[in-house]
Amino acid sequence: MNNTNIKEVFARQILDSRGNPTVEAQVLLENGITASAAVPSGASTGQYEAKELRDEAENYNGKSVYKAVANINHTINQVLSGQDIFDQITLDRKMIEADGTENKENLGANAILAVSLAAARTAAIACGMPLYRYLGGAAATTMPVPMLNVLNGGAHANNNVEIQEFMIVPIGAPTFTKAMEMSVLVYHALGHIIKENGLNTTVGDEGGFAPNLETDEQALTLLIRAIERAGFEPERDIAIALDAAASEWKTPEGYCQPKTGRKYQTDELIEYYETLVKKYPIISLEDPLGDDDFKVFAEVRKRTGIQIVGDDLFVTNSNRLQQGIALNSGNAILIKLNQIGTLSETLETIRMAKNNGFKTIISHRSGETADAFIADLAVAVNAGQIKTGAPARSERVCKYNRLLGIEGVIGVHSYYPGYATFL
Ligand code: 2PG
Ligand code: MG
Repeated sequence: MNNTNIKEVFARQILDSRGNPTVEAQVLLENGITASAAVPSGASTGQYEAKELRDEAENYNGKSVYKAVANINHTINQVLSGQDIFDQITLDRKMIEADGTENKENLGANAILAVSLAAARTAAIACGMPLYRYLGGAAATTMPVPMLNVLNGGAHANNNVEIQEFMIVPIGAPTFTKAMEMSVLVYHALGHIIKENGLNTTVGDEGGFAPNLETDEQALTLLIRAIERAGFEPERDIAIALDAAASEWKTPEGYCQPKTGRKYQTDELIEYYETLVKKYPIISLEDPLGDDDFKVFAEVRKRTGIQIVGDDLFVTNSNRLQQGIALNSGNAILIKLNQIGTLSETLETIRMAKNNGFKTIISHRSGETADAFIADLAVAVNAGQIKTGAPARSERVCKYNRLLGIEGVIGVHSYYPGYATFL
């Protein structure tokens, strides 16, 4: 029996890395082939993201997702039963139509995305291909440069650090495998240095250390020392990337960092970034401003000259990216499947970014599961960059491990761009 039409779609509630409920969907074909996918969840979510449906009832303090699960078991199952598993765009369109809203609030982006990803995975199995090969074809050969969030602040950590993510970027490595080895050495060196300084070595939501520091700038000096202690040269071997997640600081009067109460006007904030970029080997800065600041993003790019990434600004939405392209709002986009809610819309946004010279960074969320779909996606679309946390906590490491496996298989035919992906 080789009928590859969908027989049934069903779902269950599982837990994410913070212990919050999330959706896992499963697709079953007429020929018995089946696969599942689970969706992640953010903490510093952008106001323009697609809607993550939560029950807001008494279970799990309002965070249960039984409605989203029921929407899969009933509406989505009805709409997709009998459909061709290889027609991803039609599957996604049918769910978008059944939802009927701009931001997927009826069925829930968490419900729709879980099915969208499970369908792609099932299709890959049905044609006997690894997921990255099914999605990307023979052209999928670029290993992403990882950005590893080794020091957590902002909404991801219970410390006094305001910048959300301090990442190391192994741009000088020859391969992804070597890049991971270098990054692990730096991560461990950082742990030792933090301990020697009498600071706390507990970790935040994305596996990075989360000590209390005198200033955010101290985090950068700690990173530099860790890179050197591990035997590498800052900038040449390993550079630094930041995610300010500054939409979390935005107030009607300007910017106020919530933990320390420090206030900035837009120009002061840009000057602060300029100072940091001059002093430290920072090659990428994400969400330096609020999520409506299309014009000022262009200013930050001009004044710092480094990669400026829109996350909350674009929310993986092609309409918002189009505005950003028109206004020169940075030169890179963070790609999070659950910000938009289907695989095919995500692929469309990636295509638009590439066609317009924007860099693409495939990203995890701060609340994750063991699902490593984004690792395959990063290779499939030759994204060039991925960020998926520290080399710690299994929900982060499983993505890196999947990439180690892919590089192992592609072997000599793979390409690790290193610094070239930032040019
Ligand atoms: C971000 C993400 C992932 P969250 O801001 O880039 O690191 O955080 O999932 O909490 O939105
Ligand atoms: Mg971000």
